[in-house]
Amino acid sequence: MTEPGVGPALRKTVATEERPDLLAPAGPRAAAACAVCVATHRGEVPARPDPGAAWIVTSFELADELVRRGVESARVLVETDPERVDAHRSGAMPQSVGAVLVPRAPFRFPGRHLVVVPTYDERENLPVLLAQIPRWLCCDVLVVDDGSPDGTGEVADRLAIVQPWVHVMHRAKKEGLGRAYLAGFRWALERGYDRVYEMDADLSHAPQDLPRLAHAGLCADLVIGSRYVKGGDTRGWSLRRRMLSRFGNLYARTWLGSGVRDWTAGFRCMSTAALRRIDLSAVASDGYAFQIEMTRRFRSASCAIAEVPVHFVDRSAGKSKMNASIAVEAMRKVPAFRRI
Ligand SMILES: Nc1nc2c(ncn2[C@@H]2O[C@H](COP(=O)(O)OP(=O)(O)O)[C@@H](O)[C@H]2O)c(=O)[nH]1
Ligand SMILES: [Mg+2]
Repeated sequence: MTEPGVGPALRKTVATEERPDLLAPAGPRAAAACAVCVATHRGEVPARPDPGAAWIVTSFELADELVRRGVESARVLVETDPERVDAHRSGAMPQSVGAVLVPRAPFRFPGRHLVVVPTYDERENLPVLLAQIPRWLCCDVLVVDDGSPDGTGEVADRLAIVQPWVHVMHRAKKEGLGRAYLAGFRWALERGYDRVYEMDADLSHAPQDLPRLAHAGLCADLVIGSRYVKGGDTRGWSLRRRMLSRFGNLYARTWLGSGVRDWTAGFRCMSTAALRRIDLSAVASDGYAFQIEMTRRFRSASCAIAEVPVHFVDRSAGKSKMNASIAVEAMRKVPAFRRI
């Protein structure tokens, strides 16, 4: 029997396996019900979708399309069970106004996936992030802490005791985002993971977007959670910060090519097979320059690169470690990346 609207690739890659041990209780929900819209093929995605509705779709392609057309990814649920799709269509499964739509079980994709989260003074944010990730994606998490003075490392250790999928790497001193990620990548390569993600600890990157990145990763070596493709954006940043990010990307595109829109994004999914083709020992930059250099190295290794739209939301707790020297490093180094 064929399942309406569910492609064979999706049936194969997304299992409905439950991990109730990992499912954190859903947050408080608004009581009022909202309209539930269902899309099982492109023809059912309107040009101007109702952004206030809850959207049930049967593929990640349709979810991406809705996000490109202005719908929040938190309001889009990929549902592969035809009976549940029918129940949504008939109104038997009402959704609440503004609530995040959480899958019945986290999505599982082929291979072993590791989300690397670098931390420096993120003790408030980390527990929230680690409660969210397993609601969306079957994966392990590696926290790479550079001896945070606020005790983030100890918070991570305590979480790792009760959650066996959480791993912690302690590094003696703050050496910057680039060094932390490189250490995390090597850790992943040594342990045979198939996919590695970059994700900030400060909740600027939405856990509900992880499955969209993983899905795009079925056909790409590097997937960038992009703020600068249609449907992506940044929220809550000062004008100065927005200008810096825009200028950094324009600068990178001018020197290195416009094929990639968001060179500096820190929300990514990479195949470890591709990472193995890159000489990580030659990567010497940090911050913005690190992201640009890694992207350039993926391109030079003829890797397939995809961008999926995401909303980047400024942190509400803790402080950014971004500083002027990170921007200056990028300005100085980018021209030389042409030779990579
Ligand atoms: N391990 C480690 N993590 C860092 C370092 N600097 C920043 N981070 C983490 O990298 C992520 C992004 O940093 P953030 O300050 O939010 O940068 P912004 O989003 O560009 O303002 C956060 O999870 C930080 O805690 C560092 O030197 N070492
Ligand atoms: Mg941040």
